[in-house]
Amino acid sequence: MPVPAEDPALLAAFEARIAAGESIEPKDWMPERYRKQLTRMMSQHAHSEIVGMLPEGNWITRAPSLRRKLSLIAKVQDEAGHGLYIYCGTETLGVDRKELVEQLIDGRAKYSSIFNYPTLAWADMGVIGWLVDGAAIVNQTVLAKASYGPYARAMVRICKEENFHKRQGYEICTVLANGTPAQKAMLQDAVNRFWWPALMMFGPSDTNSPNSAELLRWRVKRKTNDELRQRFVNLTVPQAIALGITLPDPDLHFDESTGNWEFGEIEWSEFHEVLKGNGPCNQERMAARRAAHENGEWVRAAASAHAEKQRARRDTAAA
Ligand code: BYC
Repeated sequence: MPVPAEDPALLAAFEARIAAGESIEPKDWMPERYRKQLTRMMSQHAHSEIVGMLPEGNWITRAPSLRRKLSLIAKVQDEAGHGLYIYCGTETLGVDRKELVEQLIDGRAKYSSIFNYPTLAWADMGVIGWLVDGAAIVNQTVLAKASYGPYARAMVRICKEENFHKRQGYEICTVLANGTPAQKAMLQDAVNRFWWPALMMFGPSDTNSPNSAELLRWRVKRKTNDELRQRFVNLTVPQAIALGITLPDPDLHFDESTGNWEFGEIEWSEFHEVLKGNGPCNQERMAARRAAHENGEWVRAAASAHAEKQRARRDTAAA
């Protein structure tokens, strides 16, 4: 659908505010395209938090101790909270959460590619906390400076919680890395499976990222996909070395001249297949999400009936 032309004076004033580092708030004027881009990105982010509960939720009943079970339950519950903050943030742009959830359920909206991979062993819980939450922190620390106030503020709180998630994950990894040969092998296998998908979380390379230019211009994104991916690799390689495990990339090497850990070519065909719905768990994740939505229908009906009753009571009292 063509986006209506904006009033040039309003657009110039908006861009001047962005350039001055001001925060854009819900009632401020904004170009329709800015609203659309934010809605797309924030709703995808919210859906990722909710679908992201599934791979780890899968291991709650099989956690190896009560302590591990408690921290895993807390982490999964935090992800639900993150989804809710971001859905609320998206509502400030004038979109109803119901509409966004429908878009996810009928396959029009995306969620992060990473959650279409299976969690096959307990070590995956450590590796998800370390790599997946670790990648999310790198991305979201920068989003905490995004130009849209409600999104930026949600990121500050989310990043604090993600830090706990990363630490609990890395701690699981350290225990396995120092455990029996079977535990170490389980950890290595999980790292082998999650390393490349974690790098894909940052999105396509800069030359193939259609949304980046606009998002960078309006300071929703403050760094490019490739810049954040490189930062994640630079931070993570020393952590892998400390664990005594290898990363599954024969081309990985430190380049003195750039100060970067240079990595091999990402298998972009795999990324695009996952986005098209052909990843190992896309169908399973969407089936679980649809079932949860259908099973929750009575809760939504009861909540709106209650709200309706309260409203009627207030109206009677006021009359
Ligand atoms: N997966 O132009 P581009 C978590 C899509 S959850 C799927 O570069 P953009 C956690 C992209 O949407 C945290 N799709 O896009 C939860 C676009 O398609 P559309 C998840 C992807 O927006 C539970 C197309 O590819 N974090 O932490 O400039 C347990 C072209 O891309 C992906 C966020 O959601 C992908 N990986 O940049 C544990 C962060 N990458 O929409 C942990 C917020 C790209 O035009 N989002 N696409 O049809 C972002 O920072 C940005 O949206 C992205 C993509 C960097 C992901």
